[in-house]
Amino acid sequence: MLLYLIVLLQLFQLIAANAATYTFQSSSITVNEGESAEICVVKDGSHISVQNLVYIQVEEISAVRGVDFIASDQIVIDSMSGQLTACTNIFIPFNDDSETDESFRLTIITSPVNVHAYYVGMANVATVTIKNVIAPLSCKEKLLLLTCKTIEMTGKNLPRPCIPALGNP
Ligand SMILES: [Ca+2]
Repeated sequence: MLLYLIVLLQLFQLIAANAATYTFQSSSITVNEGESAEICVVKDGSHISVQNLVYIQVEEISAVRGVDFIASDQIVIDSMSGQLTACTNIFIPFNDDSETDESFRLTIITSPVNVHAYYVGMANVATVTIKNVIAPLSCKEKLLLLTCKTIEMTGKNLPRPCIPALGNP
């Protein structure tokens, strides 16, 4: 019985020693609205020939899921055999709101289907920061702004369409 246990323990060690360790390529990712955030995990060099599905937990900080970023609460990266890095994209929709930077957090977690599949390294947390993008003015908007600015300089009362264009109360 004891022998069995010893053999079993050694077997576990062997399995554990053969598992790859994953970390994030970058702990801080910055992305503009309307673009995609590239999320990359890195496998330790001695396990380049190992393939795993790496699980990442996605949590809101100030950015709102489904509005500021498009991702479920758990995403999976296929870390192919023979490759050191594996990446996926999270889409960041553009919106017309003028806002401050928003962020969400990524954490590499152990596989929920097989906890022995891989190790989670020290650098297993990354923050994605979303930069607000100001929409460029269309030709019509530029023309309206120019007209309104001209009227404003003459000191005349501004016509109604000029009020939102100039951003005055
Ligand atoms: Ca915005």
